[in-house]
Amino acid sequence: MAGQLILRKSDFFSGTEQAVNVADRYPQDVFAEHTHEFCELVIVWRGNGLHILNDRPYRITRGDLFYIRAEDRHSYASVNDLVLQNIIYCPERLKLNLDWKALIPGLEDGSFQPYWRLGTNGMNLVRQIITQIEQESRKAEAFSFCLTETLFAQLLITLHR
Ligand code: RM4
Ligand code: NI
Repeated sequence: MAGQLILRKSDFFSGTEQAVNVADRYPQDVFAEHTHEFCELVIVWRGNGLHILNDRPYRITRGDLFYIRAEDRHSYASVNDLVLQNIIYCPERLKLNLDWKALIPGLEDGSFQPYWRLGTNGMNLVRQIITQIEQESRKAEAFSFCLTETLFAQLLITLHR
């Protein structure tokens, strides 16, 4: 599509090695249609809004979870006190020897379900892990990237269950 907005890795990750980062949207404002050079996992914490993913509208609210591939087009067309977090990641930068394709819906070609709904229990579990990812991803200590990646795997496994 002409004039399509593409969000760049260099604007959302520190350096060329960081594989996982968290982008808080407190709040998420109305945001134009875009694709990315990275993938993202969106978790809605509060409020509601209209999320359009590849031309399909979703009314979103607390507990909603989306697996967005880099090439997916999406926008936030209307928002009402919408609060969410994007766990953004570059699959090609992941180093741990895990079956990431089995853990990340959409990473493998073929059809998949991008939209999920978390209950209160699931939200509490993942909130703790995401807080740890946020803290660890800001550090520049030995094995920070590795630990961040491990926490990301923990998040994906928790969601997978
Ligand atoms: C934006 C919006 C987009 C996301 C970026 C990182 O505010 O949430 O969907 O790709 O942040
Ligand atoms: Ni996006």
